[in-house]
Amino acid sequence: MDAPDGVRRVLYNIMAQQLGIFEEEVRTIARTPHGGIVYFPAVFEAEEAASLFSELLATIPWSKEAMKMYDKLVDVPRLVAWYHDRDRLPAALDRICQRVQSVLGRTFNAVSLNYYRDGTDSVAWHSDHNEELVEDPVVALVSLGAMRQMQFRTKALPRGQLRCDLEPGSILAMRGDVQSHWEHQIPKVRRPTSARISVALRTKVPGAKTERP
Ligand SMILES: O=C(O)CCC(=O)C(=O)O
Repeated sequence: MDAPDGVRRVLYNIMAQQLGIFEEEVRTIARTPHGGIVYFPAVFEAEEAASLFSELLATIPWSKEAMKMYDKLVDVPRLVAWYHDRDRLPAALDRICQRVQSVLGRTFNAVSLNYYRDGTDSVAWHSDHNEELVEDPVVALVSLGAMRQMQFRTKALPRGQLRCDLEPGSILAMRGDVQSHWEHQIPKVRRPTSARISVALRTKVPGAKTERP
């Protein structure tokens, strides 16, 4: 993550060959003063991504959540799950975590999952909370199932906007101070859209208290 683009691409392609990943272009989506957003396509090859999707769908204890909006409780428009102890990760999640660690050269100890049942499920504009994460954190998002678009907007006005199609088998990595400068969302889509699962990997400091990302 810290190497210049050219070096990183070469290293990624060597790693990709070793891991049997198809050679695809690693793309820097945005740079920030102390970090950036990088997209790694096809880290998991199509068949493997499809089988990980089916396994997670069938084995993860998905929860429905509600959130307070003004004075009302409303359903969170997706299903969710969390893991905070690496030792207890189900096999499919452990495989995903190992692969992401080897591609990004980071160690993760907190995993959260989102299950978007169809195009009406979404996540609204937000930035992640960095307080419980290690210094210079990486938040890695693995996409499985249907392709959905992630949109980014700057916190600073006038807002800059970017978008990235998150293909199955890809990793989107947000490093360093990205959360201080950018918000992101997965908007609802009108066209018929099948299910998508995202796996978010983070590195929390020892003793981090909250259960949620
Ligand atoms: O589903 C995704 O890829 C995005 C999830 C997300 O924004 C989050 O977990 O904070």
